[in-house]
Amino acid sequence: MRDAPHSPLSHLSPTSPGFWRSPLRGVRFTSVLGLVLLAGITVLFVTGLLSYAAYNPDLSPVNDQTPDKGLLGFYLFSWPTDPHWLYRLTQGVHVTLGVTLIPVLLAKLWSVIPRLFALPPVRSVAHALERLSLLLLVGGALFEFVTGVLNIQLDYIFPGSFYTLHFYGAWVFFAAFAAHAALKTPKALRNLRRMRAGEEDDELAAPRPDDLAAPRPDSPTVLRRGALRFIGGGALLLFATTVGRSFDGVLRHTALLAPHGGTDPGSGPNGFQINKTASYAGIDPAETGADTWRLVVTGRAGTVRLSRADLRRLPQHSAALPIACVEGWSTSDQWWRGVRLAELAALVGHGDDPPDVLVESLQRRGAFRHAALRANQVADPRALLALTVNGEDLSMDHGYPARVIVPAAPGVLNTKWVARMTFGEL
Ligand code: HEM
Ligand SMILES: Nc1nc2c(c(=O)[nH]1)N[C@H]1C(S)=C(S)[C@@H](COP(=O)(O)O)O[C@H]1N2
Ligand SMILES: [Mo]
Repeated sequence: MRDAPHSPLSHLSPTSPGFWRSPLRGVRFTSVLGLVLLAGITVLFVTGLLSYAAYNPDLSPVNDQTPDKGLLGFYLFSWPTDPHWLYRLTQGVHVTLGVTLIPVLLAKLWSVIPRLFALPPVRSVAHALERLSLLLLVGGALFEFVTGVLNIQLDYIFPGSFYTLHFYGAWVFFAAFAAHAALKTPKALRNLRRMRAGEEDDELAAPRPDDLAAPRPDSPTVLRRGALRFIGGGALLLFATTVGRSFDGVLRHTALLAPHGGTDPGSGPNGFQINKTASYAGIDPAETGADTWRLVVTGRAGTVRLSRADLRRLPQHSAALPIACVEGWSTSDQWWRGVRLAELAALVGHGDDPPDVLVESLQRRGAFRHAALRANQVADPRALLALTVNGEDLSMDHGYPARVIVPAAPGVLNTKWVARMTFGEL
């Protein structure tokens, strides 16, 4: 029955169903992959939106300049400070799960390729809309995965614009995804129920139309179950080589896909992951000396200038908190010690009810040289202007002479090499 390898039929164009020969394709194969993505991408969308909320985008343009976030940011809320590992968890899940799902996404797209070429391209208005939503769905998914991966693998490939693109892309994608899921979930569930009912073998089951199956399949070289195991194995491999980014010690060495292996943090109290080094950020050590560096704190009662020795004379408090980067990596809790942000607010006339604060670094260029913190973050007794970590002065790379550390906040808000803090009037 089957055509010889070089018969004219094997040169059909991709728009013809006969062109696609893999016997793996079929509704059930696509359904399994689709349901995994439905669950996984829903988690990606929710954790992504949480990540956006976490850096206080509605507080000040220094945190976020996304135009029209008013509309898309309708859901924003003040990010809590409890539990202190909150962002470590949500963003670790976002990035680790995103990387893990890559093989599933690719396999799912592969499984429906014949459909993308189907002719006629448009049969009716309804069909045109369905195809448009599919275009947004496929394009949107690829776009989100590509921009997501680029952001963690290559620093600032789209300077300043990556997360805006990823944020808009998420909404475009999710609109199409929601429509697609609503249309297809009943069918996918029906297919899986059939599968569980024991109709394991296509040949034995009563014939029913499977519009994803190849009409003239090649002879199989792997079983469908084998293919699913292969895809799952790929996903597991990616997971195993990524998840270590959220831990330290031996586990971090398993994170072979970790992009930030470049800077060896060394050992000792300051020996934990460094994002941008002092020299990368252009920090001049001369500006951090005991005679040169002053912290300028401003509030409604005026301005005070504090040397590092002045800061050390203020009440010192400790907090065990992680660094959790938007790129998904994090450290375990480090033991920070310094002055409470609320205490600094009190010094400049906000003793009763600390307001928002704008924190600015010695750093002159770069997206993270300043950040705005919300009142609830300033008020938390564990939110510190840290002077030491793990019992030793901060290293230059971790933000000497002083850095912010806030419970549950994304790394971007933990400004290093702090020079100025302005309370209120954001
Ligand atoms: C359909 C899949 C995805 C959706 C709907 C989604 C959605 C989002 C959203 C809404 C944000 C917050 C806004 C922003 O910061 O841009 C975000 C942040 C982020 N996502 Fe995704 N994402 C998806 C897939 C991925 C993947 C596959 C990766 C990486 C493997 C990834 C990595 C990131 C990173 C690193 C951030 C932080 C960006 C930053 O704030 O600088 N995302 N995601
Ligand atoms: N001034 C300044 N502060 C900064 C940054 C920066 O580039 N410049 N990077 C931020 C980011 S993105 C993270 S994840 C943390 C990393 O802190 P660490 O290098 O001490 O681990 O610092 C934050 N503070
Ligand atoms: Mo970060």
